[in-house]
Amino acid sequence: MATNRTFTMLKPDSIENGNIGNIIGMITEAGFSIKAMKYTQLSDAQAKEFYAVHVERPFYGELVEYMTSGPIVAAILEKENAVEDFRALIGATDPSEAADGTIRKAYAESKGRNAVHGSDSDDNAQIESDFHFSPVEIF
Ligand code: IDP
Ligand code: MG
Repeated sequence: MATNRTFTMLKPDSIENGNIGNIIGMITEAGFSIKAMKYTQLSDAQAKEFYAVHVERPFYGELVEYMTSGPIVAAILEKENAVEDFRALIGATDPSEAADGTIRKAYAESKGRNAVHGSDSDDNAQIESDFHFSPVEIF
Protein backbone atom coordinates (compact mmCIF):
# COMPACT_ATOMS: atom_id res chain seq x y z
CA MET A 1 0.00 0.00 0.00
CA ALA A 2 1.36 3.42 -0.90
CA THR A 3 1.93 5.41 2.26
CA ASN A 4 3.04 8.76 0.80
CA ARG A 5 6.17 8.40 2.88
CA THR A 6 9.79 7.86 2.03
CA PHE A 7 12.99 7.41 3.96
CA THR A 8 16.21 9.38 3.54
CA MET A 9 19.69 9.60 4.98
CA LEU A 10 21.99 12.59 4.66
CA LYS A 11 25.22 10.66 4.19
CA PRO A 12 28.54 11.33 5.96
CA ASP A 13 29.87 13.60 3.19
CA SER A 14 26.88 15.93 3.63
CA ILE A 15 27.66 16.30 7.33
CA GLU A 16 31.44 16.66 6.74
CA ASN A 17 30.82 19.35 4.14
CA GLY A 18 28.44 21.35 6.34
CA ASN A 19 25.41 20.78 4.12
CA ILE A 20 22.77 19.57 6.58
CA GLY A 21 20.89 22.86 6.64
CA ASN A 22 21.00 23.42 2.89
CA ILE A 23 19.81 19.91 2.08
CA ILE A 24 16.99 19.94 4.64
CA GLY A 25 16.03 23.31 3.16
CA MET A 26 15.80 21.85 -0.35
CA ILE A 27 13.71 18.96 0.98
CA THR A 28 11.16 21.10 2.84
CA GLU A 29 11.13 23.68 0.01
CA ALA A 30 10.09 20.84 -2.32
CA GLY A 31 7.02 20.20 -0.17
CA PHE A 32 8.11 17.29 2.01
CA SER A 33 7.24 17.36 5.69
CA ILE A 34 9.40 15.68 8.31
CA LYS A 35 7.73 12.84 10.21
CA ALA A 36 10.87 11.63 12.02
CA MET A 37 14.50 12.74 12.21
CA LYS A 38 17.64 11.47 13.93
CA TYR A 39 21.36 12.39 14.02
CA THR A 40 23.24 9.14 14.46
CA GLN A 41 26.12 7.01 13.23
CA LEU A 42 25.67 3.59 11.63
CA SER A 43 27.58 0.65 13.09
CA ASP A 44 29.35 -1.72 10.73
CA ALA A 45 26.60 -4.30 11.29
CA GLN A 46 23.83 -1.77 10.62
CA ALA A 47 25.42 -0.52 7.38
CA LYS A 48 25.98 -4.09 6.17
CA GLU A 49 22.34 -4.95 6.88
CA PHE A 50 20.94 -1.75 5.38
CA TYR A 51 22.87 -2.30 2.13
CA ALA A 52 22.62 -6.13 2.11
CA VAL A 53 20.95 -5.96 -1.32
CA HIS A 54 24.31 -4.77 -2.71
CA VAL A 55 26.45 -7.45 -1.05
CA GLU A 56 27.60 -8.92 -4.37
CA ARG A 57 28.49 -5.54 -5.89
CA PRO A 58 32.19 -4.59 -6.14
CA PHE A 59 31.60 -1.35 -4.21
CA TYR A 60 29.90 -2.98 -1.18
CA GLY A 61 32.96 -2.86 1.11
CA GLU A 62 33.70 0.74 0.16
CA LEU A 63 30.04 1.67 0.66
CA VAL A 64 29.89 0.17 4.16
CA GLU A 65 33.17 1.86 5.13
CA TYR A 66 31.95 5.23 3.87
CA MET A 67 28.51 4.98 5.45
CA THR A 68 30.06 4.21 8.86
CA SER A 69 32.79 6.87 8.56
CA GLY A 70 30.83 9.59 10.36
CA PRO A 71 27.39 10.66 11.49
CA ILE A 72 24.34 10.70 9.25
CA VAL A 73 20.91 12.32 9.47
CA ALA A 74 18.10 9.78 9.02
CA ALA A 75 14.56 10.98 8.34
CA ILE A 76 11.07 9.91 7.32
CA LEU A 77 9.49 12.33 4.84
CA GLU A 78 5.85 12.75 3.82
CA LYS A 79 4.36 14.12 0.62
CA GLU A 80 1.99 12.86 -2.04
CA ASN A 81 3.91 10.47 -4.31
CA ALA A 82 6.82 10.68 -1.85
CA VAL A 83 9.07 7.88 -3.13
CA GLU A 84 9.06 8.93 -6.78
CA ASP A 85 9.16 12.67 -6.12
CA PHE A 86 12.04 12.30 -3.68
CA ARG A 87 14.06 10.21 -6.15
CA ALA A 88 13.51 13.03 -8.67
CA LEU A 89 14.65 15.62 -6.09
CA ILE A 90 17.86 13.75 -5.24
CA GLY A 91 18.84 13.02 -8.86
CA ALA A 92 20.95 10.29 -10.46
CA THR A 93 23.30 8.14 -8.36
CA ASP A 94 26.30 9.63 -10.16
CA PRO A 95 26.30 13.43 -9.69
CA SER A 96 27.84 13.91 -13.14
CA GLU A 97 24.56 12.51 -14.51
CA ALA A 98 22.27 14.31 -12.04
CA ALA A 99 19.94 17.00 -13.39
CA ASP A 100 20.27 20.66 -12.48
CA GLY A 101 18.31 21.54 -9.37
CA THR A 102 18.78 18.13 -7.74
CA ILE A 103 20.40 17.59 -4.35
CA ARG A 104 23.12 15.34 -5.77
CA LYS A 105 23.94 17.83 -8.53
CA ALA A 106 24.37 20.52 -5.90
CA TYR A 107 26.13 18.59 -3.14
CA ALA A 108 27.36 15.09 -4.11
CA GLU A 109 31.11 14.60 -4.46
CA SER A 110 31.08 11.37 -6.50
CA LYS A 111 29.02 8.28 -7.33
CA GLY A 112 30.00 6.79 -3.96
CA ARG A 113 29.95 9.93 -1.79
CA ASN A 114 26.66 11.14 -3.17
CA ALA A 115 25.15 13.18 -0.33
CA VAL A 116 21.78 11.48 0.18
CA HIS A 117 19.89 8.20 0.18
CA GLY A 118 16.31 7.89 -1.02
CA SER A 119 14.14 4.77 -0.86
CA ASP A 120 13.39 3.19 -4.24
CA SER A 121 9.90 1.79 -3.49
CA ASP A 122 7.06 2.07 -0.99
CA ASP A 123 7.98 -1.35 0.42
CA ASN A 124 11.61 -0.33 0.93
CA ALA A 125 10.56 3.01 2.41
CA GLN A 126 8.63 1.09 5.06
CA ILE A 127 11.44 -1.40 5.70
CA GLU A 128 14.09 1.33 5.92
CA SER A 129 11.92 3.54 8.16
CA ASP A 130 11.33 0.61 10.52
CA PHE A 131 15.07 -0.11 10.51
CA HIS A 132 15.84 3.35 11.96
CA PHE A 133 12.75 4.46 13.88
CA SER A 134 10.39 3.06 16.48
CA PRO A 135 6.71 4.12 16.39
CA VAL A 136 7.14 6.63 19.25
CA GLU A 137 9.79 8.50 17.22
CA ILE A 138 7.43 9.14 14.30
CA PHE A 139 5.16 12.23 14.42
P1 IDP B 1 20.93 4.94 -5.29
O1 IDP B 1 21.46 5.44 -3.95
O2 IDP B 1 20.85 6.04 -6.29
O3 IDP B 1 19.64 4.18 -5.15
P2 IDP B 1 22.22 2.36 -5.66
O4 IDP B 1 22.55 1.78 -7.00
O5 IDP B 1 21.08 1.77 -4.89
O6 IDP B 1 22.02 3.94 -5.87
O7 IDP B 1 23.55 2.28 -4.80
C1 IDP B 1 23.52 2.52 -3.39
C2 IDP B 1 24.69 3.40 -3.04
O8 IDP B 1 25.91 2.70 -3.29
C3 IDP B 1 24.81 4.68 -3.86
O9 IDP B 1 23.98 5.72 -3.42
C4 IDP B 1 26.28 5.01 -3.70
O10 IDP B 1 26.56 5.62 -2.43
C5 IDP B 1 26.90 3.62 -3.70
N1 IDP B 1 27.34 3.25 -5.05
C6 IDP B 1 26.55 2.88 -6.11
N2 IDP B 1 27.29 2.63 -7.21
C7 IDP B 1 28.57 2.84 -6.85
C8 IDP B 1 29.83 2.74 -7.56
O11 IDP B 1 29.88 2.41 -8.75
N3 IDP B 1 30.95 3.05 -6.84
C9 IDP B 1 30.93 3.41 -5.52
N4 IDP B 1 29.78 3.52 -4.81
C10 IDP B 1 28.62 3.25 -5.46
MG1 MG C 1 19.24 2.37 -4.19
